[in-house]
Amino acid sequence: MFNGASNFAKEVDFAFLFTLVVSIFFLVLITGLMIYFVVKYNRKRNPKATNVHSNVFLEVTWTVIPTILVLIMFWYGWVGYVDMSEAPKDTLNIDVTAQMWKWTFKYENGKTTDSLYVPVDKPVKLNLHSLDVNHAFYIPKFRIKKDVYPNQQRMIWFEAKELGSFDIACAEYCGLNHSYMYNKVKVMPQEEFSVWLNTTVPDSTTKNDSTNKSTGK
Ligand SMILES: [Cu+2]
Repeated sequence: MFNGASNFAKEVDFAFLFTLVVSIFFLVLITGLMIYFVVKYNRKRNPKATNVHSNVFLEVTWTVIPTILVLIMFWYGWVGYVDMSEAPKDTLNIDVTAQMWKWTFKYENGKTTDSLYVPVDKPVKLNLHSLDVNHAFYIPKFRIKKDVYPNQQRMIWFEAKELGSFDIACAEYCGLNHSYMYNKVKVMPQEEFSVWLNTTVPDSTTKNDSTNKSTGK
């Protein structure tokens, strides 16, 4: 579960883990107390109902502690959001076009591909736009996801920290062949990436051929 491969993985995983642990703790505590009270105050042992008056200490405690916990959750979410919203200056920029039902990646030198190729340990900025409906660009292993709209330019950035090939998905149901938008991001050593980028041979490793797929039915 905690095997992210980008600069954001740690903070996203921590926010998730913190929320999960707090939620499990209170689930167990509250369920346990409920069962305890059901047994303790059951009708046979307490044939005569009594009125319970307020307890200021308890009421303040169960208001203040959850408020602090929720603010901590908000804080980690906010810090992560701010980090993701501001790309560093020296990024590699790639244009990402979403359409029914494929992604197109265009590099600064004009090269275009269906799969995404990036160098390791280098900040990459993706400029996202859609030609038709709403999509969402999602790389689970990098812990990044952003909606992509037809009428807006949006941005997402990351720094890959691990070599390899990881899933890209569209995370917004965008029509019948939504699942065709599954693809791969390939993280390469920096020198290998430069060579790849400047090779003009047509990209033979691309996975999608949407024309074949959509007419193949
Ligand atoms: Cu889509």
